[in-house]
Amino acid sequence: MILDKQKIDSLNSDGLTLHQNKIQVLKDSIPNFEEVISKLVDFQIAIPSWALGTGGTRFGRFAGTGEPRNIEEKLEDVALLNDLTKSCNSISLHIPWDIPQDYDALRAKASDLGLHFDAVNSNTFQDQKGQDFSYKFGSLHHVNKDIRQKAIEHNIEVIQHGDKLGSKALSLWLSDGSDFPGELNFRGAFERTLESLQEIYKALPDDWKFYIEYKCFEPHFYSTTIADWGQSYLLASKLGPKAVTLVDLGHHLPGANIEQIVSLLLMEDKLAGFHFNDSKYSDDDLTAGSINPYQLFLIFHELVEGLDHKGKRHATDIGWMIDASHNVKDPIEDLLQSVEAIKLAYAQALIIDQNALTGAQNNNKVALAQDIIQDAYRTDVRPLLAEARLRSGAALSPIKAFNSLDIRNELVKERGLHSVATGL
Ligand code: AOS
Ligand code: ZN
Ligand code: ZN
Ligand code: ZN
Repeated sequence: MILDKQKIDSLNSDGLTLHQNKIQVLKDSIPNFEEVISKLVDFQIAIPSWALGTGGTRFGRFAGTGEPRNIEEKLEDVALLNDLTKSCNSISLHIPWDIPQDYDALRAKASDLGLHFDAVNSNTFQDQKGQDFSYKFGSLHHVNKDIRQKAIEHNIEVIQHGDKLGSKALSLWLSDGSDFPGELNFRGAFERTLESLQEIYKALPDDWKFYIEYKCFEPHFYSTTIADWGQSYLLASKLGPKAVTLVDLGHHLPGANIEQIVSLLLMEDKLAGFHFNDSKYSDDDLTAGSINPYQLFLIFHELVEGLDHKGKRHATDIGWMIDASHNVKDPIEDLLQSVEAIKLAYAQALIIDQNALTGAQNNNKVALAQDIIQDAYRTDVRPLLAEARLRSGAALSPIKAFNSLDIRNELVKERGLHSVATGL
């Protein structure tokens, strides 16, 4: 399904007067208004291929309707999201859930749709059909060299898939860990993991990055071999400059100060980027900003301050990805909400009066410092996002447009009621 630009324009003209009233107030009060808008226009978030179908829990999955049946249809869904928002012009593929057949055709289709391929994800957390060995006791950290070798080769294959599609990063989430005290020698597991990662690192093209995700627990419940940012950072440091630490917001112990982690990784040039999502308990993979939008804002505050301090570009020097999955929402509506929440947090961070904040910090004006950042957080910046969308030809209100254009039913007509996304 290709979105009719005229239909978006006509929906936009219905909402225009109200929008213009709202934006005027912000124009008058934000000194760097134009700069904020152009940064919002530039800011793009990669969509994970696995979030385009309904996810599930370990207890079951309640299928949605009209889900994409193959990579091509996943690209089409990302194009829909991008036409509605002009904020997500890339897809992050997952191997082997997405196995490209004809690379040239796929690249051409993506570029026709105005999309490109973001980081590619490997998978050694499941056994695949017909596999004659098992990752039950781990992959890159496995005590058996042959199994480690299989996991290394898989990651190298993923790099090759990505290279043919124009990706520039391998994203690795290692599920290896242990469930019971005594099961695993931690030092041995770390050393074997490092050795395996070194083999993969050697296969990276010169202009690639190697994103190393960490997670405190799950699927294993006693230890995870890359459990926290310190362990990921240690591996990334030993590997070399292409290796960097990926922060998935849901992968921390409760109460962790994620914004401080982000600030220090950025300081060390070791921040790969993000898997954005939200959670109440642990790795809930809920819609970004649905539970704790203030935390998301505080993270963006550190990002904006840290990237500016380093003279880095916000839009391109960090990997911005969503990692979400659940049972109950329409995946497209859900992703629209995540994109909106991420950009709201970014916009709020962009309007912080940084000079005033530095002044307050240097004079230990604690209440003033809090007021400065909360002033930004409590500003309704939704019209800024709408303005950025309007200027880039997207929808003023993406979710409203999704519903008024009856997009899901159109997809059901094309794909059927019971279509299932590959890999899920
Ligand atoms: C798993 O918990 C990690 O968040 C992964 O990044 C991601 O969910 C997975 O690679 C998708 O399969
Ligand atoms: Zn993740
Ligand atoms: Zn997560
Ligand atoms: Zn996760």
